[in-house]
Amino acid sequence: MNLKIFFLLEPKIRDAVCGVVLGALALLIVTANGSAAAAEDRLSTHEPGAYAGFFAGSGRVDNRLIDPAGFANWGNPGSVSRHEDSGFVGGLLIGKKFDLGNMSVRVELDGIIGDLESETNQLDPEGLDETAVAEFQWITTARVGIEKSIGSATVFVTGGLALARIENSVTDIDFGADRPPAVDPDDSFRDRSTETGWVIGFGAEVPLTGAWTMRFEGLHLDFGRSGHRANHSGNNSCGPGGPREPCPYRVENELDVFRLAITHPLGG
Ligand SMILES: [Ca+2]
Ligand SMILES: [Ca+2]
Ligand SMILES: [Ca+2]
Repeated sequence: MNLKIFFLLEPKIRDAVCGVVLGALALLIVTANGSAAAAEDRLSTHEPGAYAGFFAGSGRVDNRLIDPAGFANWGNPGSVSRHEDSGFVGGLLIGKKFDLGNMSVRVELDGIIGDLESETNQLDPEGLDETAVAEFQWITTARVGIEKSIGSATVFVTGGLALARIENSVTDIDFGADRPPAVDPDDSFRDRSTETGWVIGFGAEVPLTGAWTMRFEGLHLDFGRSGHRANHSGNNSCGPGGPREPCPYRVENELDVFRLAITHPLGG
């Protein structure tokens, strides 16, 4: 399916498609059990060399917007609005395994896209007129890890650097007795930036069929804190008795990914 069309689908249909994909992968594991048992010459997934693969799973974004001045949540400086949501993720990975002394090591790169967006209208819990949205547009990670064989399975932990294109925004709606509700661009912002962060992960791999390997993996990504401003003209105070100047927001963006991946050795 064309990915653009996929993301235009209703969330329920997307969930159904995700379910079918995960179900198909699970079926692959079950049916591969027989062939894995037959492939007695391949008792471990720990084989030095390069590999590549694809994955699908679920991502959960976890975002916090901090209002240090009490501008949106008037008179409550430092209030925090947390919002999270989960959606489908998919992507590609490429890596290489090698032996370093008596350690089994891997390096890996991946690219992740998905339905990774959450929002809240609780910035001003009384007026509900300000909405924060955080959207992860793409993510890439570069990780190194160590692994250990346990029977025919291989367990591994990895860690490294993450990059993500993230759009953080706050939209303020103003109401007036003599006019319809309208967006107040002065008290809103929309910032798109490439954020750097760190990632840690763990997982397990088992032989699938032929030279294919199947893995389950969890990753946690943290992109730290970014600074934003609203009230660009400085026409309002930044909280009761505060200065009339652009008012600060801080945003923290985190992401958890749980994925099923299928990989194959490269060049052999
Ligand atoms: Ca308003
Ligand atoms: Ca306003
Ligand atoms: Ca303003």
